[in-house]
Amino acid sequence: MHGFIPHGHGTPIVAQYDARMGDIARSAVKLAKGDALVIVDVQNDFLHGGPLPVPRGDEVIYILNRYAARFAREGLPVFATRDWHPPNHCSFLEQGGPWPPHGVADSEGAQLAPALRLPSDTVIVSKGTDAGREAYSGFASSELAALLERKGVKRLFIGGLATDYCVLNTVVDALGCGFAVFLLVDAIRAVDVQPGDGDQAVAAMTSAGAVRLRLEELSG
Ligand code: VGL
Ligand code: ZN
Repeated sequence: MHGFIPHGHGTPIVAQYDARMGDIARSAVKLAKGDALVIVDVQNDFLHGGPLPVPRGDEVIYILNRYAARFAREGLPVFATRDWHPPNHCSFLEQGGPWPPHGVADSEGAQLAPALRLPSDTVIVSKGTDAGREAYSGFASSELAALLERKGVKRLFIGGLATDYCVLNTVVDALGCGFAVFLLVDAIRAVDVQPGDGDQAVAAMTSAGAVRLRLEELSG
């Protein structure tokens, strides 16, 4: 009997087919005017060999390079945030904060990763510049929202480091400012101080309204 699929054993063909249909539906994201890429804190200090290395953090670089190339090709703006702390920042252990010193303004460690290939007109946004104030979110520097609005940006594509701190806070603030947010799930990595922190952060971002996206789901 041709075309007969037995129930109860063998491969659940119908379920597989449905899963593929879902992937096809999600692949319809096409870059357009009003879109911007926001790369969060891909700085030497958060990479392999730095004082606050994000596990597998270096892996985001090559994929962010591919996103950045796509945005540049479409003539769409690219933003890169960076921790730019004074040497006595309140988040540092010596000041009673949770972190070893990192992202100290003008230091080598605070530079964006040299392997990150950004368009020459990438807008760099520094944050955490006040000694007494933590600033995980790129929107803690109020200039980011103003710059985005000035360029007519409506949808943000956000990736970088770290999923459970600066990416989380940047995404939540972006949604709060009224931007649509695609979370670049292939271009984020977590600190995971507690195992599962990164997964929890992704769940929090999606329940706040962010839509998960992978590079292969961009069309065109
Ligand atoms: C970050 C910890 C401290 C981050 C910044 O970029 O996620 N994490 N400062
Ligand atoms: Zn910091």
